[in-house]
Amino acid sequence: MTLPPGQRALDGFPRFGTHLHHPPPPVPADPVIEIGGVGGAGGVLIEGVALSVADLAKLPRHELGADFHCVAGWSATGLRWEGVAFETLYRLRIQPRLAPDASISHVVFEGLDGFRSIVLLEDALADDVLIADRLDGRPLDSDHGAPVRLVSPSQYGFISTKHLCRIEFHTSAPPDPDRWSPIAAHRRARVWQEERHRRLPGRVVRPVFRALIGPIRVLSARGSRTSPR
Ligand SMILES: Nc1nc2c(c(=O)[nH]1)N[C@H]1C(S)=C(S)[C@@H](COP(=O)(O)O)O[C@H]1N2
Ligand SMILES: [Mo]
Repeated sequence: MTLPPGQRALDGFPRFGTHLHHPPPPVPADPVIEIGGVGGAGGVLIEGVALSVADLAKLPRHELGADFHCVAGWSATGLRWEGVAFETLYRLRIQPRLAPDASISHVVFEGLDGFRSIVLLEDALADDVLIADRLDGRPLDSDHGAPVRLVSPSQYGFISTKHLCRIEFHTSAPPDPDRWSPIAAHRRARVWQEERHRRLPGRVVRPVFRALIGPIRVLSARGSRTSPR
C-alpha cells in the first residue's frame, strides 16, 4: 500500500475535525442543500434553489473506493463511499441554471456546524469527488458527516466538508478568513503534492501538524454520538 508523502495509516476511521468535542449537528427531518452563487459585479448567479437530500440521492449514483488523508498526517485506508459525483450534480442541476456567460472558478461547501471549505471548480470536478450518503455499505453516520458530506480523497480531509447544507458558486476567489493564520492551510491541498501549508513546504510542518493528532482525536471522540470505531 502506498500512502502520500508524510502520511501514516491508522486502523479504522476516527471522527476528527475542527468541531473538536462538539457533538455533530442534528440532522433535519427533510434535509436540503441550499445552492447559492455570486459573481460578476456582485451579481447573483443563482439563489433560492434548494436541493433536497432525498432528490439528490436519485441522481445517477457512483461508488468510490479510496483512502482518506488528514492534513495532520493520519490516513484511513480502504474506505468505500457511495453517493453522487459532484460533477453529475454540477452538470445536471447547476449548469442549466447558470447564466450562459457565468465563469465559475471556486466552490464553497458549508456544513450544518458552520465549517466551510473553498475548492477550485477544476478540483471539485475531478472524477473522484463525491457527495456521499453511504460509507462501507451503511448510511453515513453522524461521526462522518450525516446526512451527506463532500469526499475529495486526492485532497486533505479539511476539503471534505461533513454535514453539507450549502454549496456556493463564485466567479473569483471568495474571502478567506484563514489568510493570515500561522497555520493557514493550503488552498488546493493536493495530497500527492503534500500541499499542507499555504506558505511553508509540507515536509517542514509535518511535526507540528502531527502533534495535533492525539488531542484532536481524543476531543472529537468525546463528542461522538456513536460507539468509537
Ligand atoms: N462540517 C465539518 N466538516 C469537516 C470537519 C469539521 O470540523 N466540520 N473537519 C474536517 C477535517 S479537518 C477532517 S480530517 C475530516 C475528518 O472526517 P471524519 O470525521 O469523517 O474522519 O472532516 C473534515 N470535514
Ligand atoms: Mo483534518
